[in-house]
Amino acid sequence: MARDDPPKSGIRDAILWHLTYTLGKDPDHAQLFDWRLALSHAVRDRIVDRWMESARATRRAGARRVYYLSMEFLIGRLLQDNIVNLQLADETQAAVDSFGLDYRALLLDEPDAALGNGGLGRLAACFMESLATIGCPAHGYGIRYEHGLFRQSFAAGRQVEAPEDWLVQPFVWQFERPEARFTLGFGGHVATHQGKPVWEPESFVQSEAFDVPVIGWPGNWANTLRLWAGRAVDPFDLSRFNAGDFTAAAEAEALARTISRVLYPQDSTEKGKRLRLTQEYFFSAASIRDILRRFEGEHGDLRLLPRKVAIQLNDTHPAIAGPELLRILHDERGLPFDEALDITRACVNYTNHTLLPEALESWGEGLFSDLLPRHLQIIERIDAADARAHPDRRGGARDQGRVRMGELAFMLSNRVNGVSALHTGLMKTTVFADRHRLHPDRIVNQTNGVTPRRWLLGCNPRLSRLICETIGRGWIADLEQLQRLEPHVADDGWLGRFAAAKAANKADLCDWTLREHGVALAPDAIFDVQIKRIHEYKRQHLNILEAIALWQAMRDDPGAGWPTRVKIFAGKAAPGYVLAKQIIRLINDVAAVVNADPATNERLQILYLPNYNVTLAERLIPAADLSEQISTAGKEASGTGNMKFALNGAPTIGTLDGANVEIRERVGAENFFLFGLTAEEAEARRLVPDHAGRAIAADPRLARAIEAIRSGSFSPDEPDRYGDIVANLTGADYFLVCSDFADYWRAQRQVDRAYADRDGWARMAARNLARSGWFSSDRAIRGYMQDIWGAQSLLGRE
Ligand code: Z57
Repeated sequence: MARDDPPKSGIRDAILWHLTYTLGKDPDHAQLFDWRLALSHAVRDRIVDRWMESARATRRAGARRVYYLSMEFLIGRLLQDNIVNLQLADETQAAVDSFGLDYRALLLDEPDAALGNGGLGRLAACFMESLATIGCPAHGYGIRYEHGLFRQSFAAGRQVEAPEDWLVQPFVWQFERPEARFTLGFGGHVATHQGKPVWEPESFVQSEAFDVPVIGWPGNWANTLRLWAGRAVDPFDLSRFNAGDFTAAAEAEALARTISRVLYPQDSTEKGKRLRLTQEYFFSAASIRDILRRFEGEHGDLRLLPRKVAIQLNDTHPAIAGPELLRILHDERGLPFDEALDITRACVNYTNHTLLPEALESWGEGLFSDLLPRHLQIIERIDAADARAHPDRRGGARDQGRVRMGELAFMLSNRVNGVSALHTGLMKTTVFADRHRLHPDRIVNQTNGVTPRRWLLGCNPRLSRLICETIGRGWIADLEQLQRLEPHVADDGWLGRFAAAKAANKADLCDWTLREHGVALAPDAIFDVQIKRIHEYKRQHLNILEAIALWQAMRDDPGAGWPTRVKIFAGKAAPGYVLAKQIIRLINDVAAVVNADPATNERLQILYLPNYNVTLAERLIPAADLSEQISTAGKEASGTGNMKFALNGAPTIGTLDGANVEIRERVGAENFFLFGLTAEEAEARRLVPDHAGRAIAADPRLARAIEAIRSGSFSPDEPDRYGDIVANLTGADYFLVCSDFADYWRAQRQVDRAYADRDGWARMAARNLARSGWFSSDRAIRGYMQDIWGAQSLLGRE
C-alpha cells in the first residue's frame, strides 16, 4: 500500500487505501465500522468526478435548473444505492468477501437517515434519484436535522419514543460548504426609508450548507441534495464567558442550532408551532438566496429568472419561499411589485399531498407577523391583488386572522399538482374548487412513482436476477420493459423460478425475525403486510378487527381448511396522536393473545415489528405476499408503498383510493383484491344516521370482534383499555371501518381461496410485477419536466 493517490481502478485496493490513509486503521485491527467507512469513501470517490462534470455540463448548457424544496428527504441508507447505481455491486461484493467480511452486514452497518416521516419524504428521495438518472439538472433543498424521526420500541405493547442520532457517526456522503452561508433575519419590524418599506429583523441566524451527491443509474449523472443547518452568527460571547457566565456565552449557538435540531414527527397533521414556522422560513429563505446567487452568477437580468429556474414546493411547508422570493425581487432588487409577483409565479409550482383538513397549514397572523412582519405585508398585498382580479372569489390567503398556506401556494404557483388521478380530481371539487374555477388550467396530475433501483434492483436481488436473465437489463432505466415478462408468466418453469425467489425472500425474513426478535414465522404462510404510518384513515384497526374475527372463526371451525396466515404490521404513530397509539397497543395486545392460542397459532400469527424505517421496508416488501392498502376511499392522496409491493410481486387488497385505482387499472382487476366503498359512496354513507350501528347489527362477525375488544379479551387486566377505540367505532366512525368491514372480510376470504392455488397465485403476483412499470418515479419525473418545469435532460439518451 502506497501513500500516493487513492486508487480509482479497483474497489478492493481503494478500500484498503482508505482504511489506511483516511481512517488510519491497520486492516488487521479494523472493525466492521472501519471497513464500512473505508468502502463508503472508495464509493464516494467514484461519484465525485461525475458530479463535477454534471455541474459543468449544466453551466455550459445554461440550462433551466429544477429546485426541489422539501422539509423532508427520507433517504435511508445510501451506500448500497450508490454502489448499485455505479454498477459496482458485483465487484464490491467480491472485494468484501475477499476480506472475509459479510457484505450484507457491512451495508446494514450504515445508520438509516430518517430525515422524513413517511410518503412525502420518501417521494422526495425517489425523485432525487430519478432526476439524476434522467440527467435533469436539479438541486434538492432541505434541512439537515440532527435528530431524524424518533426510534420506536414497545414497552408492554405501547409505543416508546427515543431520540434518533444518526449524526453521531460520521456521515460520509456530505461535503461541508462553508462558502454557501447566508445570514437570515427573524422578527423585528418594518421601517420606512425614503418611502420604501425596509425589514429590520430583530435576530439573525446563519445557514450552513452540507451537500450530498445523488448519483443516478448507471452512474452518468449526479445532482446535489443541499441540506441546511442552523449556526449562530457569533457562536461564542467572550465577554459573557469572561464575566463567568459560561452557559450564556454559548447561548446564541444553542438557539441557532435548535432550528435544525429535530424533525417534527407529525405526518399529515399541522401543529402550528413557532419553531416549525422558523424551520420553514429558515430553509426556504436560505434556498432562495442560494438559487438567486447561482442565477446572478450565471445570468444577469432577473426577468430571465423563469426561463432558468423552476422551483417545486413539496407541499406547503416551503410555501414561504414564494413571498421571500417576491420580497427580495421587490424590496431588495427594486422590481415593481406586480412584476416581482409575475416572475415569482412563473418560477414556482406546488405539489399538494393531502386533502385532510388537519394537515392544511395555517398560521395565526400574530405569530406570523411576530416572526415575519414584512412577509405578512407582502401576503396582504398578494391577497389584495387576487381579490381585485377575482371579485367573485370565495376565500383568500388570509381568513379569520390566519394565513392559509395552501391558498397562498396556489396563488403563487404556475402549476399545482395532485399525486394521483383520484386525488387530483378531488382537489378540483373540494379544497381548491374555487381556485380551480378561477384558474382551470393550473391544477394538473402527476401520479407518484418509486425508484426501481432501490425498490427492486437493490432490495430484491433474487427477483432482479431472474428479470435480468429473462429480459436483460433495459428495465432498470425503462421500467415499462417489465411488460416483456408477460409471455413468460404462462411458462411453468419460469413461474417456478419466480415463486422460488419469493419463497427464498420469505425464508430470509423468517431467519431475521427469529434472530432479531425471537419469533419463528411459518415460511409457507401468506405474508400479509401492512406497513405505513399509523393513522385512523389508513385503518390499521380494520385490519386487526379482521384478524380478531378470523381468529374467532378458526376457533369455531378448526377444520374449515384455513390457510396459514402471518399478519405483519409496522409503522410509527405521531407521539401526540393518542388514538393511533392505542391502535398500536391493541394490535400488540391482540397479537399476544392470538399467538399464544394453541388452537389457532399454527394457522394465524400476528407480528408488529418495531421501528419501521426505509431499511425495514426494504426487508419486508420483497418477502410480502399480500399488500394491505385499505384506507378510507378519498383519504389517501396516493400511497407509494402500494407501488413498491406490486413491483415486488405482491398483489394488493385495497380500496379504490389514491393510486390504488391506477394500480388496479394497470395490473388488471383479476389481479387485485378490491373491496369497500368508493370515495363518493363514502361521502354519502357518512350522512346515513348511525351507519356504524347498522353495519354492526348486520354483521355478527364484526359485532363479536368489537365485543371481544370491549369486554377486555385482549386486556384482561384493564378491560376498559380500548374504550375510546370502541366508542369511536360504534359512534361516529368517521373513517367507515364498520361500513367496510363485511366487504373486507369477503375479499380476505377470496385471498384465502386464491392462495390455495399456488400456481394461480404466482401468476397473479408475476402479473403485478410485469404490469407495474408505469409506477417508476422516472415516469413521474418526466411528467413534471414536461408539464410543469419545462426542463430538459442533459444526457444524450433522450
Ligand atoms: C405525507 O407523507 C403525505 C401527505 C402529507 O400531507 C404529509 Br404532511 C405527509 C403523503 C400522503 O399521505 C400519501 O398518500 C402520498 O403518497 C405521499 O404523501 C406522497 O405524495
